[in-house]
Amino acid sequence: MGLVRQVYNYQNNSYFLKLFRTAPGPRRIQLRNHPAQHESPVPPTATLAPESPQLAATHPVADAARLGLTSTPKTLPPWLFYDAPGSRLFEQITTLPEYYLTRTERELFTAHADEIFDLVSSSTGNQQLATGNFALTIAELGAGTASKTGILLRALTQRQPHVLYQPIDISPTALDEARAQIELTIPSVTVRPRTANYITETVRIERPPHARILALYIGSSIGNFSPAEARLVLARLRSELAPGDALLLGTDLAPNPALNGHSKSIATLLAAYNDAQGVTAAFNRNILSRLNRELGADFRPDRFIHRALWNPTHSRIEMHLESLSAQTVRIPAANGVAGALILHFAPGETIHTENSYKFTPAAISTLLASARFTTIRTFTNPHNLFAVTLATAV
Ligand code: AVI
Repeated sequence: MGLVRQVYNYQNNSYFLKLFRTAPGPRRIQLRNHPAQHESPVPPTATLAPESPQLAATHPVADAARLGLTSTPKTLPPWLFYDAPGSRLFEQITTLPEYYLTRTERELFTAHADEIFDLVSSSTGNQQLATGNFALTIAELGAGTASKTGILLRALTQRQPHVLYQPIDISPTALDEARAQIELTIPSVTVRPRTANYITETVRIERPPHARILALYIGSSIGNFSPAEARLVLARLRSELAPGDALLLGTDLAPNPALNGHSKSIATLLAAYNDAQGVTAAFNRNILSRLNRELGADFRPDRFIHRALWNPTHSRIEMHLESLSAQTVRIPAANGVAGALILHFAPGETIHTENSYKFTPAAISTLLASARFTTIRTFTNPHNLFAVTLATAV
């Protein structure tokens, strides 16, 4: 006897069907379609309390926790970081002295905004198009509060009387904030926000008559996807664009010892994910507090250490939470009506919470080409900390 339940896999955004046994008594469960983030086999350490033979209600956070924490090794998807306290902690991270990413990208926008729009105009032929109000419209994936975008919008308003800005984000509150801030400070910009999950769905971008689109995907957000997922996100965006539309992509750069002092060190990179004030550690641990708040779990976040490590094989920073001791955690609401999820942690066992991929300029162009974009120019700072790449849709 068993029951079939539809389970959502947040790592690859797909549903799959799983047969659950309904025999009474504690048992081990195995979930399929969950890509492991590590290769080393670890004995399964999750059991479920007896379940009632009913369909469990599905809930995104519960599904993600169950799926990730019953995997071997244990994982949690990084989108779980961004509840209200996590989003506040991330905002704090972006202002830390060690977190060079946000600061450097802002500097690159300030230094190169005019050149970027010159290149966009010449590559899209926009100077001949500008008969209507909106010669170029800007659409931004994962805009959040759009704190850096004002630099680009301001520069564009010097070239055309009105700018239509279309921020796209899953968070309506972040979009409200973006709209209020931009409409207040740059009155010639019309903000038309769209609440949508650009990761799981193709989001329509509005194209005013005769206008070209400049899509922004900045902040190194692309780095939190696996290479295959990153391709998919860009290909989905590309399907909304026409040849001649443009994309501005922000990516963090990989350390490159061959650049003889003109590249960041691995120590600089590690410090960005392991800051002295412990904000990144709090951000990482908040994922456990969120499961406590939303699923009634009894994680003790202080019993987990924040670990950030550089994985040169995959060119990525990995964030983990390492159990300080042998411990058991109960998550009452991780399994719908089917009973609490009981997790066992060995001392030193980790939950893998995030990958943050770092690129070479060549890898950026290869990724863009795989989604039918051609690189026009990559802007970097003298120390090659971060890159902003302008590409056109082909
Ligand atoms: C959102 N994302 C680009 C950040 C990054 O650097 O990968 C998330 C982050 N994780 C730890 N610190 C910041």
